[in-house]
Amino acid sequence: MSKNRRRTIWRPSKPSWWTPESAATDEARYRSRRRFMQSFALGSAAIALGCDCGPREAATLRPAQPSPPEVLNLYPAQASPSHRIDEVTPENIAATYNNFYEFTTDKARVHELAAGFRTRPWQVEVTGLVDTPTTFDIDDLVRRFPLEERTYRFRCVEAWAMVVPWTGFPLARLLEAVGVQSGARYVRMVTANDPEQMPGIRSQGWYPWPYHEGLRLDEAMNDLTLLATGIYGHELPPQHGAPIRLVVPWKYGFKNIKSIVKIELVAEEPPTFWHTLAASEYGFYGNVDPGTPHPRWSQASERRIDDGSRQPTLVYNGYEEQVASLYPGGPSATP
Ligand SMILES: Nc1nc2c(c(=O)[nH]1)N[C@H]1C(S)=C(S)[C@@H](COP(=O)(O)O)O[C@H]1N2
Ligand SMILES: [Mo]
Repeated sequence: MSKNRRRTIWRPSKPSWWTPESAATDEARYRSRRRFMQSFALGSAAIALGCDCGPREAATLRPAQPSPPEVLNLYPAQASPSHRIDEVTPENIAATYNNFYEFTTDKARVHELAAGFRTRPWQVEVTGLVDTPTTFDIDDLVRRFPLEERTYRFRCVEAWAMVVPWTGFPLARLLEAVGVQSGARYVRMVTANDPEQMPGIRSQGWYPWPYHEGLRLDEAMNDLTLLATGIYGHELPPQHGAPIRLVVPWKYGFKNIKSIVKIELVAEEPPTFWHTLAASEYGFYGNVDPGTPHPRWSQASERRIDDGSRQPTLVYNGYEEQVASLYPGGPSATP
């Protein structure tokens, strides 16, 4: 535990309001362990190993609102044979260890605080440098673009990792449908901003809400880039970013923006939430790179959240073949 405590006082130059992601991590793990110990008297071995693999309270695994039957019938979608991985993280582990700061920085509690989040009706505005600016209702979107299931590795910059089956469609299909204009070079995405439903927005007013992220257009058009509406063969539950979130598996988790309400094609590199907060820690690109340490987390290895095992980090999180050509200077060079 002393190692964790040391991490929480890292970077004293930050303003007093600053909560490093690592402190939130530690707090979340501390709380989940404490609860666990209270109910199950956890042995000390698991704590020493930093293992989050013990039994957990059951998470809400479905969105709060019922969806129309024709939407529910789209799940489970056909699994894509080219995106199969065997060692999938158990659903309840992934669903109780989340980053979604709009609700709380405590990973173990996001699922509780987000459980009632209203995800219907929901609209996604696609706008900016496109031929046909369009506002899609979520139910029309999932019926219009064929859903498929893809199992991807997922890697947070805090050095934890998991393997999850997403359901969704390539972002490229949506961009093709609205027609990308020649001046567009980046895609900007924005999360819902509803302080009434999102207690983390109310209690952490200093963050630059709404959460916003971006991709270069060629990254957005890459076949790996998904808009996910489902996970584990059913619709996304709120804690995973219902009803629609981005999945870019070769990038750190913070690029994978949740609960998207707006997608805008723009000419210039857009500011992003974490880059605005700490430019030296979170680049615009955020490509997984074992060779470039983050100031607070060596990226050389990663910890799987299911069994606590450590494994070496893979360049581009294992997707080098699909994306290396996008980055002539390597994963961490600024183009
Ligand atoms: N809107 C929004 N999107 C977000 C975040 C967030 O706090 N708010 N956290 C990011 C980070 S840091 C990670 S690691 C992933 C976590 O996704 P998961 O909870 O589905 O595993 O969501 C990303 N998307
Ligand atoms: Mo993350």
